[in-house]
Amino acid sequence: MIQATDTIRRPDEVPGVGRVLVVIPTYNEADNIAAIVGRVRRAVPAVQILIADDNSPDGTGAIADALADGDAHVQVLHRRGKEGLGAAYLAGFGWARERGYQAVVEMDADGSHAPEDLPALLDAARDADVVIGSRWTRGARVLNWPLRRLLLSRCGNLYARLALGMPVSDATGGYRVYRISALDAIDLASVTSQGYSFQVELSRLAHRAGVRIVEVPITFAEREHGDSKMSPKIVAEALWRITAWGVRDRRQSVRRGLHGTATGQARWP
Ligand SMILES: Nc1nc2c(ncn2[C@@H]2O[C@H](COP(=O)(O)OP(=O)(O)OP(=O)(O)O)[C@@H](O)[C@H]2O)c(=O)[nH]1
Ligand SMILES: [Mg+2]
Repeated sequence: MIQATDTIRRPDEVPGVGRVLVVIPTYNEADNIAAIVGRVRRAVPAVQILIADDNSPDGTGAIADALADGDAHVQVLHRRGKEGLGAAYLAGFGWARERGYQAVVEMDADGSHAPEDLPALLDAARDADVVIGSRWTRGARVLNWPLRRLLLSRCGNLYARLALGMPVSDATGGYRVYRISALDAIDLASVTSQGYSFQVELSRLAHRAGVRIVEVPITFAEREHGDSKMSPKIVAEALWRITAWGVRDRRQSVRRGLHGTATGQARWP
């Protein structure tokens, strides 16, 4: 585990990982953002936080600014308008890379991803390039999700695993640590997903690039405040994209006459 003494020695670095930026994308999270930022700060004081807000009509951006004014560990990226989770994360990754961070964390603002699990994810990142906080490995818990959401997640992940041949139990999960070196090894400029499929697309690219991916069990909880941005459109996007990637990967394997990983090419958007 990460020791308090390590944190004291280098206050802005996570031991064994380096400087870490937690990117929290927000769209209408006024009731959640202050609480999640406070929990992250208490859980891992060494990390920096970037709130990537898509000009939320409910004033999340102004609350984020107030949080940043009162805390040098919090910054805000104001974006023009709602462009989807994927675009907000790509902007956050670029922001981290330009400023010399060694790792980025993806975390939802709605409390589904417990900041109290972050020390375990960062601990795993000492020996990995990508850490996925998984809802579907031994030791994980999913709290207060209705049956239809449980089924959607289980079936979606089963389909992604079979279609894409990835040894990942939660390819749709959005609580992750990426080393910047891992992002450098994959072709981010080719990423086009908006919703859940963004997580699947990055899992696929990381797997194909041959970087070390590990999964850590998390306790995932249904949001208590605000509205989900999940929609049939987002589910449909994930389904058709996974199917298209699966078909493309199989065609490539057949063409090459072998099964295995292909190497990704580094291109940042
Ligand atoms: N910047 C930005 N953030 C977004 C956008 N859409 C969703 N988010 C944020 O992404 C995170 C995940 O969105 P949720 O609405 O919780 O969607 P979800 O977690 O996939 O779905 P639920 O499980 O139903 O909550 C939250 O912090 C949202 O505020 C967007 O278009 N732009
Ligand atoms: Mg959510």
